[in-house]
Amino acid sequence: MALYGHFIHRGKVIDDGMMLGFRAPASYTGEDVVEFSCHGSEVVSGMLLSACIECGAAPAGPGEFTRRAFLNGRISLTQAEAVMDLVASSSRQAAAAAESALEGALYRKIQEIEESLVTLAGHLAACVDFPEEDVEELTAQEFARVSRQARAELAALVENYDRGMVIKRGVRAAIVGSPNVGKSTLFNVMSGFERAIVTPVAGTTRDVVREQIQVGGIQLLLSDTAGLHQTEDVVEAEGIRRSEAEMEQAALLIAVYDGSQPLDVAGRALAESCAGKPAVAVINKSDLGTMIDVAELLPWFAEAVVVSANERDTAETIEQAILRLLKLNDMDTDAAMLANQRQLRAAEAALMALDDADAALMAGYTLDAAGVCLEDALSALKELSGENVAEAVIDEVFSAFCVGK
Ligand SMILES: Nc1nc2c(ncn2[C@@H]2O[C@H](COP(=O)(O)OP(=O)(O)O)[C@@H](O)[C@H]2O)c(=O)[nH]1
Ligand SMILES: [Mg+2]
Repeated sequence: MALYGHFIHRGKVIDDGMMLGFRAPASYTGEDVVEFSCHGSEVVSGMLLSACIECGAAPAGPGEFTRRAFLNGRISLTQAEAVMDLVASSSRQAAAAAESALEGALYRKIQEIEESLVTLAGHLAACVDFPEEDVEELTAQEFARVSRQARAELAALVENYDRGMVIKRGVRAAIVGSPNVGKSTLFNVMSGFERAIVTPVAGTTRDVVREQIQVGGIQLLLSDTAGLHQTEDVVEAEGIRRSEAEMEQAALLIAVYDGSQPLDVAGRALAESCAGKPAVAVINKSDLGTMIDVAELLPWFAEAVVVSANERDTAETIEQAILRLLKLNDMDTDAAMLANQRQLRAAEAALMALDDADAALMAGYTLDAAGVCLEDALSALKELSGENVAEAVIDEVFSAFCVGK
């Protein structure tokens, strides 16, 4: 119901505006709710707020609305966490993943696993507690079959956590390489504007230059660094020290080569320092000829591309290589995903308890012993979904919210 009228307090008109009324349980929190809409100046909204507080209202704490929605059973804890992620999302994919969690993708997945385990625990209890009744015998094989299925689902969630975090938080990527290979030029091409200084003089870039860009709906925190080489110049040496620190911290390396020159000692050393890390080799300056073959670098890099900085599709070529490397080109943001450390820990605890159950069965213990592990797994899952979670954990979850969300 929406009403138009005047806000009057102590006989004085504050403003005119709208009131929206929501009758329980059909509101966000599940309680009776009214929303006032007034004209947007801070003075007017401040007066209206003061009037409400004088009449007995209390200001909402961080996440209070969502917390009430959770406590009233409107949403699960994983959905509440998704609300926060959606508000904080910094890329299209992050927003899509949060939206899907809000729609309950993770919650449903956890429910599914939980239900299969509850059925199993029920069957087990019936066999143990009422052996004289006509209950179908639960075999170790059947127990193992159900618990393996649940383990596989949980293991997939845990394995995908890192990729989910990439979507949520973005990736720190550093452009590295020898002087003058075109690092700053490519940095500018990827940023879409002339952010870093480009000159034919080696040693132009000294400080680390950063820019946030979006690649395939993912946020990339891209940095351009000073060229790596031996130098007597103290300022440049400091720049190189910073480049190396940046390389350490980056989750993704973009190693640039001047492809018009053969692979030299410095280039080989760079390749070796990239080995085993997520790194893309970019062989630049193809307009001046190609003396470095992709195959030469593939022993060290999972992805290598040949480009010329001035060509139209260069940014696209590098971005596609990055998405392939991070395995994000086939990422399904609608799938259930764990969204934070709390959820990850609970999923891992459930997984471990099921592993224990399996180990107990393998070691020839009774189904009873495996049943104890099963209960542990169930309680970890209930913690994940928030069905059975300590007050302190709830406090922690909502303390990270903004006020009034
Ligand atoms: N021909 C050609 N020149 C390039 C290309 N990329 C960069 N350069 C030039 O190489 C020089 C060094 O580039 P810069 O981006 O400053 O290299 P950095 O030291 O690695 O950051 C500049 O004169 C650029 O214009 C390319 O693809 N082709
Ligand atoms: Mg540079």
